[in-house]
Amino acid sequence: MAPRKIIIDTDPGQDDAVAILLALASPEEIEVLGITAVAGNVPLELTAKNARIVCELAGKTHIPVYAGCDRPLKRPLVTAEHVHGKTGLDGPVLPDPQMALTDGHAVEFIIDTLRKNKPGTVTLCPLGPLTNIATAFQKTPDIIDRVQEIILMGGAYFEVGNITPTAEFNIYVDPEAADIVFKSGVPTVVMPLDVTHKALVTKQRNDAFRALVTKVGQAVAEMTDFFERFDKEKYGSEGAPLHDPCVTAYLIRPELFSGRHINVQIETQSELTMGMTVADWWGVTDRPPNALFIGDIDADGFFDLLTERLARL
Ligand SMILES: [Ca+2]
Repeated sequence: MAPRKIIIDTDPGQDDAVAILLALASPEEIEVLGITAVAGNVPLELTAKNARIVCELAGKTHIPVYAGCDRPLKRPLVTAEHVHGKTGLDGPVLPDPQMALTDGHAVEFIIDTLRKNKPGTVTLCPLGPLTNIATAFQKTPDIIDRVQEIILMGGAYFEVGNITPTAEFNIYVDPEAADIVFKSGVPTVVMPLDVTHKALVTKQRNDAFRALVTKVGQAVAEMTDFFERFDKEKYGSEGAPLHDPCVTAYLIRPELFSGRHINVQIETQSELTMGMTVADWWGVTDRPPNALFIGDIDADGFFDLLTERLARL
């Protein structure tokens, strides 16, 4: 089978970085057409820089990286330096990127790519707030039907919130954008906190990255070490969740994941529960399913895959 063509829309972020590295290490299954940066974990200037740092770390400097929207559709930007550090990629010491951003806006790249490729052959992989994707859909609704699938990290149901008591960060930052995406009709797979909180970087798994004895293995071990300090304090778990790589792992080994086709709606009105993913997990409404909401993961299989693939870089 030909590799899936994808656009990674991202706000790196240490876990975004690992998701990108996994995709770049897996050319049999994944063809990365481009990386589009969005404001999220840290401001746009840094996410656009971090995306290039990650491409250079992987030795894949031919991948075009575009800068996109620098703020949510209707709200001031909320960032997460308290989780990711000042740079967004705190942990390893990595050189400033030599590769330049590609000219043009990320939203235009998304639009052009979907128009240029045959309908149903390009998958969007959002790993941050959905501002770039929603802006492209609003600007040119004709591209919506051309998207093969959206596989995104965002939302939560049983695990409720990580930035407010009811909202997951990516959805909370731009709930209006998420609302547009979830109402778009594009086949959508959601990796919520319910699954990412089962993808924990235990000491043993962190050691496996370090034991690769490569630049990439060392950097990933140091990134997940950094993450861990915050998350252990917060969740008291045995390791930090590795959110975004669930998206790219799903492209390679979908059988590692299971979930339910359900209806998911986004709260955009209530200040109390803003950005909540209202997921009809128990099917208590007759609202039609609009997403495959993942609930479980074979965590050992996931980390084996990650370690095996990162070893190639
Ligand atoms: Ca992210």
